[in-house]
Amino acid sequence: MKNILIIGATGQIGSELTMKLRKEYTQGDVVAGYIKGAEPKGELLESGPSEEVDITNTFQIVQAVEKYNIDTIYNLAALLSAVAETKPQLAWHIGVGGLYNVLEIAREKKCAVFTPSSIGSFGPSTPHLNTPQDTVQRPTTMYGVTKVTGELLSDYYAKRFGVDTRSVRFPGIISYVAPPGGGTTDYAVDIYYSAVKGEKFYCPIKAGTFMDMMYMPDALRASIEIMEADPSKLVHRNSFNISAMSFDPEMIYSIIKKFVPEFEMEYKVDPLRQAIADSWPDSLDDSCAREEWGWKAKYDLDFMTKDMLAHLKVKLANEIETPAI
Ligand code: AKB
Repeated sequence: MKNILIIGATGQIGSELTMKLRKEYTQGDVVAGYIKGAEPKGELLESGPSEEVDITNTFQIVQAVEKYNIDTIYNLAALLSAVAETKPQLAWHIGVGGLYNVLEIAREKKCAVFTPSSIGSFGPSTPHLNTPQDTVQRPTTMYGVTKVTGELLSDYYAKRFGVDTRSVRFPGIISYVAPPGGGTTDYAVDIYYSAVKGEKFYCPIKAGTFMDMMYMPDALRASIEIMEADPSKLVHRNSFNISAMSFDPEMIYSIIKKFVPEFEMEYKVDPLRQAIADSWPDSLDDSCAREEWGWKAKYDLDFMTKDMLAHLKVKLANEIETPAI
């Protein structure tokens, strides 16, 4: 039995991960931690307990951990890369200050902690093709700085205090459920919405800019499998490269066009996002995750595109039939 607290449970990954954890761990409590203004709704609210847990508020974290006898914390609170660049102080406060709060509480209460890192933890001096697990990490964004700091801090707590910290470096995550907000890879979600709505897509990232991406079902599975992995087999902890597919805007556009032939795309490059994308790897080598805990992605670009388009058609048609009041 596990009692799990998800901090950031109403965000892009959190809302889906909370539901999946509730389906998989039916014996214990899976608590949706949210911040004011981002309260859980619908199925997320009704399917289990929720608590206001702001990662910058240690009192709220301790209260939730004690109330539900939490043994595992999924720390998903973060500002994504492009937003973090416009609010670097807040990004540090949440990404590093928040993580420190979580790790200190985990040390005292003996909780395991999952904190995702990102392809954003790499920078321009990192080898960009098939980026190795252990390599140069000198990011030039505040998002990346918080992610590298988070990896180091989490490894420190594991080594120094025996806190069971684990992590994966997420690529851009693509999903038809909750929209992302403020990421550099978000174009790869927005493009599907435009295609299904019959709108022209204005791409903020240049042709030829390759980034690693992953479909949400694989990302959710990775988050659970790493926490279930046999610790004696883990050489690394914070954080594992995981990979599923790497593409540029031309590749995703042409695959969508196979299914939506009238779909049009034009480039309207956003200099901030482009600079961030240019500093990130084109593709990651995830062989350590494969060897140490059996990681393997299931979705490639083709398989994901079929699934995204099918689900988005239903979702957007339902939204037209039942407009939000
Ligand atoms: C972002 O684009 O900021 C995120 C990420 C790759 O970490 N999706």
